[in-house]
Amino acid sequence: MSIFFPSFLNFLATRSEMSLSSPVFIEVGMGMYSIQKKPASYILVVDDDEDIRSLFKFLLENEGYEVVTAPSCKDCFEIIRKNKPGLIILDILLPGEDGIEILKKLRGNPQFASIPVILISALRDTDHIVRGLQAGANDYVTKPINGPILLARIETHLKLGSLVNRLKRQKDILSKMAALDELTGIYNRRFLFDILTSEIERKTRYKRSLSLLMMDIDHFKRVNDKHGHPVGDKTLQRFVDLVGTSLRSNDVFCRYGGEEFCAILPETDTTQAEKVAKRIQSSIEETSITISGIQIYLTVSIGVVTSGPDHEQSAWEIIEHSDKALYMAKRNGRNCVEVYNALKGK
Ligand code: GH3
Ligand code: MG
Ligand code: MG
Repeated sequence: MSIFFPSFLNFLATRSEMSLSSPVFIEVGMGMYSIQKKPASYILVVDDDEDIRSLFKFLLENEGYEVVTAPSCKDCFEIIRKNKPGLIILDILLPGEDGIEILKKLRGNPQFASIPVILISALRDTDHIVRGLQAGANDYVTKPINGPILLARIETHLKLGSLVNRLKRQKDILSKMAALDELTGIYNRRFLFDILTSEIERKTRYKRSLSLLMMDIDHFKRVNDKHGHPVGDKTLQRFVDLVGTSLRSNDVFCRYGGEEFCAILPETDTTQAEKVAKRIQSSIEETSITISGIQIYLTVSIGVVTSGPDHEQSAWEIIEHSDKALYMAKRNGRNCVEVYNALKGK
């Protein structure tokens, strides 16, 4: 079920820095290549001159880098697609295609746009250097190659590249965390509107039904009043676990606020949605929650709304209608399920 993101701590812990330690050289030639070992990350050298490729091989392997070489752009794209390099050293003058054109293609592809690229060329004129840098090269090195300077530049760009990757990962983590409810770990209200809006678009495009359940724990204030807020918090967490067992992997479970929760059920008509809601309602009623030896019995009221293949409700309208159905469930004595009736408007 997609209610939880993977543990963020695990996520962070399993991310390692770029590994470019054990030397591996893989020669590529005549449009054919074979990779004996697929390194976690490596330097790709693209140059049509075999001597230059051998020189780079010697120089970089001597420094402990893993190296893959390619004589042409055709080969280089096949290699990049199979295994993303940590850095590319790219000759400008290549048979068939200009190195700068390869660079532009890389920069235009989000998957490869952040790979550091060092352009290598015998062309020393300002125009070429400016063109290369403007096309997105991280650096431009002219032939004949000065080994120590090139190595220092490679090291700098690998460090920068690894920093950029780390920042991107942290940005991803932050945006995921911004979508989660701190107490329960399920999605929060802000995310609900975003995902509901895109699910509505999807169901309209594919002419499907979508249902939404709005749940409110009955008399929850009494749990806090009787056992205190910390027990109330744990009760909310257990409630979420219990409801989660009744949902499918593509249902989206959110905390709407306080002791109110919401589940988006894609591709689900009213009959199916009502069944799910009743299953949740009876599982909550039948399960006692034990927290620090205290037994707590909950019930929940649930409002169900369905947006059929030809319905055109907005996210706001769907939520408003589910709220009306929930209100009816409360009025009808709580611990029950009510379905929103579009014709009666309640
Ligand atoms: P009803 O059946 O009408 O829904 O009654 P209720 O008591 O559940 O509703 P009411 O709106 O009167 O009270 C909601 C309670 O939920 C009061 C509030 O303190 C509690 N609550 C909301 N958020 C949290 C939370 O994060 N932790 C805890 N422990 N309690 C919360
Ligand atoms: Mg409430
Ligand atoms: Mg309540």
